[in-house]
Amino acid sequence: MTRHTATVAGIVVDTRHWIGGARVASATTFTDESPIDGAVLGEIARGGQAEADAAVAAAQAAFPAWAATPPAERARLLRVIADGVDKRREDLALVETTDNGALLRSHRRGVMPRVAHNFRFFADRLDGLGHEDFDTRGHTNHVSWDPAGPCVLITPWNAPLMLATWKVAPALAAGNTVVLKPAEWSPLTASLLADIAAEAGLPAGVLNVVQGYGAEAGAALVAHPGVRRISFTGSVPTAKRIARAAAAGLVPTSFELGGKSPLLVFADADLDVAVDLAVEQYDNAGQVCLAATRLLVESSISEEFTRRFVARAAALRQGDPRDEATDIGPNIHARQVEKIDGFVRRAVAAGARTLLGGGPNTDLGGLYYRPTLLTDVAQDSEIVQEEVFGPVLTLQTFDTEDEAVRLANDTRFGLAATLATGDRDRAERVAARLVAGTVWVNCFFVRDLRAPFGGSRESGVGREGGTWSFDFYCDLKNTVTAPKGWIDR
Ligand code: TXE
Repeated sequence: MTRHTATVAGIVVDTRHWIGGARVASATTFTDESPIDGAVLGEIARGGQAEADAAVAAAQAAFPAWAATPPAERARLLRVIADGVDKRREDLALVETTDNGALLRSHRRGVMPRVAHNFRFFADRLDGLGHEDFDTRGHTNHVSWDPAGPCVLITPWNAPLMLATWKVAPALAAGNTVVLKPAEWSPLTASLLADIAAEAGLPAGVLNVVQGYGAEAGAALVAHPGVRRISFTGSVPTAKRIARAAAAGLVPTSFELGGKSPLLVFADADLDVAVDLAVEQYDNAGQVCLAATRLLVESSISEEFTRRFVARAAALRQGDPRDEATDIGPNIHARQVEKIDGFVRRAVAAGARTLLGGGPNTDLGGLYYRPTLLTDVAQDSEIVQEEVFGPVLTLQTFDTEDEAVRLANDTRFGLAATLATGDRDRAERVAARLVAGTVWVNCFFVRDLRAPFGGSRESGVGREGGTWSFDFYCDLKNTVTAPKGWIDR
């Protein structure tokens, strides 16, 4: 049998599945490579129907005891997991960066602390989750949030552990058991999470990790009749496939999908702030669902804005994401780079003008796409309407607030929108008219776990975060009790 391990800078990751509290190998594996330099990191268990069945069975078996575990004890265990994440922060950061290419400095200082926070936040929220009681003609209504059962959580590669734990933490906190299927391009930190949960003393079968391809392990999991919730972050076509599978069993789903979010820059904006906000959109080499990839700039300032933006963006340092001085790392995979380049080439063939970048950074090998800005793009063109998921922004201009709002809303997505304006009334007016799950005004990516998160239209279905996560991962129950009728004993 093939060896199931991966190694990152001396850190050895057991890449077997984690099912029912035991490591489980598969007959076959797939190879995991680093986007930094294409180095082979190891061989990962390739799960399918059998592993999906075993993992859901383990989650079903563990469910009654975990659901009956007092919330305070569930919260305690989640906090121990958070401590375990903190203790292994350096390893997690290095493994994640090597596996998915995002910057080590942000994994170290931003992402991994937030991973730990995901567990602490939902542990803390359990105290407040409770119970709402009210009276109906002397009858008591008692509302409770009951755990739903085994949850399948399917996650993408752009922020692997962050997005996994943002689902795992509330699902477990609420008393559900979980089967996590990480993306095949970034499988390693999910395996480390299984180690951390085991060390924390999480009972066997409460958290299971199945590795493998979406069409094999993922498809088997979402079609499994024992599953009570499916939460997915990824692409629209895959969400539609999962929705069809979930419909067969009437399983509630939560989808956080792509976007084509706008950044609206009004002439009354602080231009330094606006340029900063625009440059930030190249974070994670553009592989961020929330990225404002359409710059919509008021005509009267577009020349000045473009000049300053191009100067700033051209100075970004592209290179090895493990280097603290690097601003932009590689894209996840050669296939993704080809896809990004295809979008750019077709846009240019259709008349777009390249103001910056426009191809892979060949000095660094094929996986590093240059930060790119395109203009002279038609509103109905592919480059304006489709998610590129790379460091590619478009620039369009507008003359009136109405036109800005019309352009901003004119896609099939509705995940986020960002406004740069110095006028408070305008900010309120425009925010109210935008179709988006999140609107940022003169800021970007400020995220509070208490807030609802998700998208409208094809950017998603449902909201998670705060109590909304618990609403999704629980079956709400109302118990109505008559005013009298008790038998005194
Ligand atoms: O996504 P997929 P891909 C967008 C982005 C990107 C594009 C394609 O535009 O270029 O999607 O990326 C699992 N049943 N986003 O192909 O296929 C898969 O194994 C069950 C935006 O990587 O959606 C992985 O774990 N699961 C996004 C997860 O789904 C299946 C983040 C995501 O893969 C499955 C990622 C199936 N039939 C991509 N097929 C965001 N919202 O941030 C695949 N999977």
